[in-house]
Parts: sequence; C-alpha cells; structure tokens
Amino acid sequence: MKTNSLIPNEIIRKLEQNSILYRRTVLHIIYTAKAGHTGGSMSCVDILNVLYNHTMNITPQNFDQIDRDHYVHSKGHSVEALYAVLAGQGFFPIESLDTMEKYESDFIGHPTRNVPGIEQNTGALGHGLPISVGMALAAKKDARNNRIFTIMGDGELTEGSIWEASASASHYHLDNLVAIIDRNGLQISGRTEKVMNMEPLEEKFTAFGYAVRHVDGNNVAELAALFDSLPFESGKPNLILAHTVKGKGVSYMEDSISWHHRVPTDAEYAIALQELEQAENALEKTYGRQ
Ligand SMILES: Cc1ncc(C[n+]2csc(CCOP(=O)(O)OP(=O)(O)O)c2C)c(N)n1
Ligand SMILES: [Mg+2]
Repeated sequence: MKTNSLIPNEIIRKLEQNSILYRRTVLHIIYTAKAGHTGGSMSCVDILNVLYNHTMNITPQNFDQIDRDHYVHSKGHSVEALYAVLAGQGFFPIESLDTMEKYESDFIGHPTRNVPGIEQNTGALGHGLPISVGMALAAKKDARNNRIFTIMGDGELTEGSIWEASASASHYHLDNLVAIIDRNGLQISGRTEKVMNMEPLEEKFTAFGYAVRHVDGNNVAELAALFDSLPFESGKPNLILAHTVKGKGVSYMEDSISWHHRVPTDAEYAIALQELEQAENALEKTYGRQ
C-alpha cells in the first residue's frame, strides 16, 4: 500500500533505527539462549516497533490501568521480538534477557504474564484473537475508548478458533479491535499455501465482516501511516494483512523455512551483526549524520 504519510522524517528515522536495534536484540537473545524462534520474530518486529513506539498507549507507568490500549501476542512463539521491544520500552532491564531459558527465569520461549508488560500467556496458536475479542467487547460494554491489538501468524489462521472469534468480532461491531496478520508465507513445516491453503484471505476476512487493509509489514513508515488511520470503518473490526518476509534483515535467513527456529552458529551470528551494521550505515546515507 502506498501512503502519503505526513509523519516527519525524524520520526521515521528513529523507528527504522529501533528496528535494527530490536533485530540485534532478538539475535542476541537467541544466540545466547541457544533457542528461539528466529524467523517469525524478525518478520513481526517492525510491526511491534511501530505499535509500541508510535501507535499504542501502553507504558510501564500506565500498565495497571484498564483504559490504556492492550496488546496480545497471539503468535506467542515469536516472543523474542516482544521481549526486545518491551525491554526498549523500559518494562524490564535489557540484561534480564540474558537469563532467557535459564533455570527459574521468567524469560521463557513463549509469553507469560510473569514478565512485566506481557498481557496474556500465549503460545498455543489460535487463542490470541479470541482473547482480544473478549477484551474489545468488555471495553465496548464499559464505554472505554481503548483499543485491543493482536498479531497472528499466517500459519495460525488454520486454527478454527480464529474464525469463531472473527464471527463474534463483527457481530459485536468491535471497531476497537485491530487484528494484524504477519503474512510471511511460511509456517513451521513449509509454505502456508502448501501446508493448508487459506487464500483468498482478503475475501474471507471481508466476508467475516472486517474492514481489511494491506500493508508492507516491514516498512515502518507505511505501518505508522496505516495505524494513524484507525479505525478503518466505523462499526467494523479492523484486519491488517501485513506482508512481511520471514527472517527479515539477515540475508541468509530471509524467506527460509530452516530459520523458523534455528539458532545461528558463531560464524552466522557474526555475519548477521555485520549485515545489521550495514543497514545502520545505510540509514546514515539516507538521512544524513545525526
Ligand atoms: C495449537 C498449536 N499447534 C501447533 C503449534 C506449533 N507451532 C509453533 S509455531 C508454528 C507455525 C506457525 O506459523 P505462523 O503462524 O505462520 O508463524 P510465523 O511464520 O510467523 O512464525 C506451529 C505450528 C503451536 N504453537 N500451537
Ligand atoms: Mg508465517
């Protein structure tokens, strides 16, 4: 989607810098813990970046207030992306991430509410949307103006609960619900269309009563502009097909099924860091020195 964004360049530059920083953190966590979901974290991290730094009203200070926005990480296996962004927001010290997967650490391979900033335990796919629908319905009933955001994987869409929740979302006119699909075209065992073809997605979601939009889910400027236009249609739940690349940001991980949950070797990690440094240098070329 092309947008005529009015968002100032310095804000977009900061968001692009954040994405590089978060990608570094994701790789650091997985390399240190020797476990994690690399590809799916790299594909959704730009979306999380824009949500937390530009769009949603969620901070460590307001987290205990019911009328703030809410975020549910439905594709819970990609928890490293969420940890990176929450650390960046100051929900916990970034050093806590070095305890990932260690005995008695709360930083485990899927989100739990033991970690500050995490709204809901997820990991079994297909639950985040139904939970979000319930939260959005409660907000409507209480006449609150907050919004409920969730990110699902495209492989996750094979779960029947997604479609039951979708029927409810439009039945109750939940225009405060923002459902985002990380449409990276891969799931755990192959291409989404090969494992279980769910296309045509736009038509399916439209038939279920959503206002549907497409976006380049790895482009922070497009994401920010699209989120600025929420809600898309009054009385309809919002559905965003965010077209992404699994493993985005590291050449040899991109669009590769083997990086669903592979851990980089020392040599691979070094190359990945080099590529992220090059991306940072490219930002300087685009925007000039800071
Ligand atoms: C109910 C359930 N079934 C199976 C799994 C195992 N599993 C973990 S990730 C994954 C693939 C998910 O693919 P997708 O939703 O496309 O995620 P992404 O590509 O963003 O990593 C599967 C099947 C699970 N977590 N939950
Ligand atoms: Mg996928």
